[in-house]
Amino acid sequence: TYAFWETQPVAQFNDSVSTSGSAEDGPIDAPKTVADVRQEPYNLPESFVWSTCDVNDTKTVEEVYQLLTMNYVEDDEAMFRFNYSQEFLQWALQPPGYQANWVLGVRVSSSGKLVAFITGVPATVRVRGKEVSMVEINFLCVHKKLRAKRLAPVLIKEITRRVNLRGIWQAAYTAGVVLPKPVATAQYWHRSLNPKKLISVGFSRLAPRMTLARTLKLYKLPDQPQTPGLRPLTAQDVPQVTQLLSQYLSTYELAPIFTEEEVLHYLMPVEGVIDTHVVEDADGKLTDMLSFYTLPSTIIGNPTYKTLKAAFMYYTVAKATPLQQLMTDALILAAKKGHDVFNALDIFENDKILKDLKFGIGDGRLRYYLYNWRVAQELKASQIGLVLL
Ligand code: YNC
Ligand code: MG
Repeated sequence: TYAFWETQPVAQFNDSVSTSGSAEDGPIDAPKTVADVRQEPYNLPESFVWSTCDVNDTKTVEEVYQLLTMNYVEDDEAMFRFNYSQEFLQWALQPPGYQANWVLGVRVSSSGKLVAFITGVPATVRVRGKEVSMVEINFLCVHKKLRAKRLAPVLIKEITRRVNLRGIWQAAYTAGVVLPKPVATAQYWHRSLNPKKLISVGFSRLAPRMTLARTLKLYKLPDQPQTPGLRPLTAQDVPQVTQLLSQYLSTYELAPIFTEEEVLHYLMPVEGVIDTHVVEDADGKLTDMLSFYTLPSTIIGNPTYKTLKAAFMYYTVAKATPLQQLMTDALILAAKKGHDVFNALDIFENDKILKDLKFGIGDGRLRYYLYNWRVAQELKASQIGLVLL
């Protein structure tokens, strides 16, 4: 049972289309107005206070970075923990239309120490043909010493209240855990770029009957990308790329709708954060694009290596170039930048190419969720066109 989630406007495991009488997609809660929203923040346990976190402030972003670096998402065996950089957090949390008070922290009143966090950013998302104004919720984190004290539900209720005050009633989020009730389940796949290090830190194992030398040869990539006309995205490309991407994303059942401003924000290269390349043909037309973001993980308790450098597939559109070739170039670019591994979900059309590109299936599943939005039918991973950071 889910003591908290059963009280929330989310699809429940026992929901059945036949008994609920509402086979239609749409909101779960009765419609509300901003005037109906509670004005006072939710109460925290005594000795804690709410704190809006300004990630442009060097001291604050350092505090957020430290909280997440020590307490955010780990794999099941607690070998690796996500290590989002400060630059990444500044990028991810300040897209067009961002609201300062949706970057929400909890501090210890006496010391000021930051001990919990949750964030929202605005987004327009199309779900099974309906365009919905939403927030994307991310970076929910409670300090390890304060776990299992029901602080997470308070954070979720407070961010919901702050979002509702801006007239937004829906949210999208992803998590590794199973909650009521996934709209889709995706699987992570991993492509070794630096097999020697990956084996040494226990991220991967030498396959049976394989030597290290043969493994290195198996994963070896060309030094340079292979597609003619491939180059980094520039600001001038944004109108064309917005078109290219929008047209592509319109073929998915769950996908963002990006404005040009959002494309500029989310796709313009930022060193060590986001890399986007486009393919320009002889007529100066952009035919394809690829992108990946940089999210290292701390290798917990390894004496030799401190961090695992991972690239994560972001938005890629293969129109004139075969997807497999475009993704190979993404692997090459990521390897050139010093990444150890390239991660991708089996969303988009990825299931067609991951095996051929020598990705191996991971043990991490990622569930997609919607808040206050019912879908009459669960989606397959291949119907998902949304990447949350
Ligand atoms: C989770 N990941 O089931 P029940 S993903 C949502 N997302 O509730 P307590 C979660 N809910 O079962 P702890 C969750 N994990 O009683 C647990 N829960 O109904 C639920 N980990 O709370 C859980 N970050 O405070 C239970 O648990 C209740 O102290 C228990 O805190 C949980 O960012 C957590 O994995 C995750 O830092 C903060 O374990 C903590 O364990 C932690 O007693 C490591 O909580 C880091 C980690 C999660 C990454 C993410 C997406 C979050 C989505 C939140 C939901 C948003 C809803 C939409 C709001 C806006 C609506 C509008 C409009
Ligand atoms: Mg807690």
